[in-house]
Amino acid sequence: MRILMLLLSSFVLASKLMGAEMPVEKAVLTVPPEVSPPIMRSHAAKVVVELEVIEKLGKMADGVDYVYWTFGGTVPGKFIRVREGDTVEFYLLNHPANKLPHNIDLHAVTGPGGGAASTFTAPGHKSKFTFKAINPGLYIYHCATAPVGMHIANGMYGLIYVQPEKPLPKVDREYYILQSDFYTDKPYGTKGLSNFSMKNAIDEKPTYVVFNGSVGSLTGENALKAKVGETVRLFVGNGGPNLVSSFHVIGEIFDRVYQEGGVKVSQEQVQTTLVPAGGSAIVEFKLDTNGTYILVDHSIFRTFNKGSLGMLKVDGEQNKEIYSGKELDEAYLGDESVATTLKSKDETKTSPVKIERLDGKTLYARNCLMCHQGEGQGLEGVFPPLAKADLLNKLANQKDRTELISFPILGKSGKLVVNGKEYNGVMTPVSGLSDSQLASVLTYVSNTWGNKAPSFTEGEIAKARAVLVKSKK
Ligand code: HEC
Ligand SMILES: [Cu+2]
Repeated sequence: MRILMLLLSSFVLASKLMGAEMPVEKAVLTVPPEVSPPIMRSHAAKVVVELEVIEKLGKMADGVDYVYWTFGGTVPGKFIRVREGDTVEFYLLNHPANKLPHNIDLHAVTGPGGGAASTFTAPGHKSKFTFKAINPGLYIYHCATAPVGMHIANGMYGLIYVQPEKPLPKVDREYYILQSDFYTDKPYGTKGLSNFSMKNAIDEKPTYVVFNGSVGSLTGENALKAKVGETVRLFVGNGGPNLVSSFHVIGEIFDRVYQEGGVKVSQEQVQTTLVPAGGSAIVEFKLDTNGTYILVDHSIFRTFNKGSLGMLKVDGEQNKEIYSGKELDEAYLGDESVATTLKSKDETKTSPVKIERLDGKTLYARNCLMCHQGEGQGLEGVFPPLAKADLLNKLANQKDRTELISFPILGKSGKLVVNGKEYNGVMTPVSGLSDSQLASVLTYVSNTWGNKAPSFTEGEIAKARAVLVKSKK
């Protein structure tokens, strides 16, 4: 729909350029994660690009404000597509309400500074320069006004795609994703306005590492969408300013990678591709079965603690031949001789070897502690507490406790408030717990650290599980 409107708003007109017919058209710029539509013409044209710099307040994360410097009002900046051989007439507009001069260095430009010196523009002014797009590929553009690092760190980057004369094969969907790192004067998730920290930027200690400018820009409602059987192409950029990205989609394999945004398929069957700061990659894959696929920087602490997590929701039929879903869940007692070695010598002497049922405390330690922490205290802004937690106590003392039981079974994401503090994280489903184990761990957490609630039984869990499985279908 959005693409359609943009198409309609674009116009094509003919003009005479130095005697020769040279069609002129206005480039279709799109807002991430949309990609400008493929260019269908088979000849060069003169393409007019107008990009406006806007300094504006935006949301870095839930409740966290940040003053972004943008190309076109979004971070990353608008997607630009031209065709190999096109002559690009580039206008950089600096909105009069802005406070600073800016310019643009397009990596697609052959010529000093990539256009930077020619586009240096004060607030309330516009500049123009022209370049010929002689090199096809996917390129980063960014501001290069001093201090360069600071302009980039505040969001001034985007992607320009110079479509090769022989375009890439048709796909069903194209998306625009760009990773970047932000350096703030306050810790991750601190409510209110966060400001740029030059010290943290120089130390290369980012507070936020995100896709498309903010935490959650590609999750929940904002998730990318596709259907089983479709082929997806991702135009991936990395604005930096500092980090390189180990781009990975959990549960998918890239059928083809145009490494570093070049024009050749450089590798097939790739799990993780490196996207350098100030660089790009194009990846393609076909969707064989349904589900939610998670986009990450596989430098994984960034993903779970600093924001570089996105989602691709794929509708359609499950292909059981390719992915069965869970097929078995039963007790496993292991090798008894190994179990005994974990016990002290005295213990093995005095007590005959018997396999204990894991108690709630042990199950908690193995399945929940890494996030909710040793004493259920959680981690401020990241993992909500379970100790003396109002939400847990409320849900555990309701008559119908399906909602609470759903958290470990289905996972939980989206906004929630625990003890007056907001969280907006992702709890992944806790796999491998039987009904009796789940009953045991939920009984434990809802009756420890000052919590109080009736015990959970295997039967209650089984019933809830049946309801949840049904509602998911
Ligand atoms: C990978 C980290 C992770 C693991 C492992 C994990 N959780 Fe969570 N949990 C979270 C996050 C993050 C949230 C908040 C989700 C949101 O913001 O929507 C959450 C929310 C909850 C909540 C509701 C909020 C509250 O504090 O009352 C409960 C209850 C809960 N988890 C229980 C468990 C139990 C029990 C286990 C182990 C069986 C577990 N979690 C394992 C990350 C985790
Ligand atoms: Cu700038």
